[in-house]
Amino acid sequence: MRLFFKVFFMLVRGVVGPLILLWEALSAPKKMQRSQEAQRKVDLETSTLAMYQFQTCPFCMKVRREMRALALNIELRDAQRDPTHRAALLQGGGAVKVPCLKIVDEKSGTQWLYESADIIRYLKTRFS
Ligand SMILES: N[C@@H](CCC(=O)N[C@@H](CS)C(=O)NCC(=O)O)C(=O)O
Repeated sequence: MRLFFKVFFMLVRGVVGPLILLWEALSAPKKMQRSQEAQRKVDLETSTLAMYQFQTCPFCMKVRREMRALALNIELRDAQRDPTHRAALLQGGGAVKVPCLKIVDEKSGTQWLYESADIIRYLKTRFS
């Protein structure tokens, strides 16, 4: 019975995952346009951010869409397949739950921001 469920969920994941990725590609929002100088400044700021994610997690997709809309080049770290990123997320943030935005700030230190709605609010407030 356990094997049945294991195979069943593997099949579901094998179908749903690619569909999520296809939907993301087909419904990608238009990227915000900035001057070269403004984009360079934003790129510098986003170089201190990293998003821990699973490729086919719908909440992560929601955040990736917003990142695209705001033209944010934030490093994506796969916490599902990469054991190093998974361990870093667990150790730093306290849970292997995605999406999670790692925010490094020289003055206030490192913050691990969970919850897609909170991450989107943070990105919009800071970059839109
Ligand atoms: N309310 C959360 C839901 C996030 C969520 O459920 N993520 C799943 C992946 S799709 C996860 O990390 N599951 C692992 C766990 O909860 O341990 C959000 O909007 O970010």
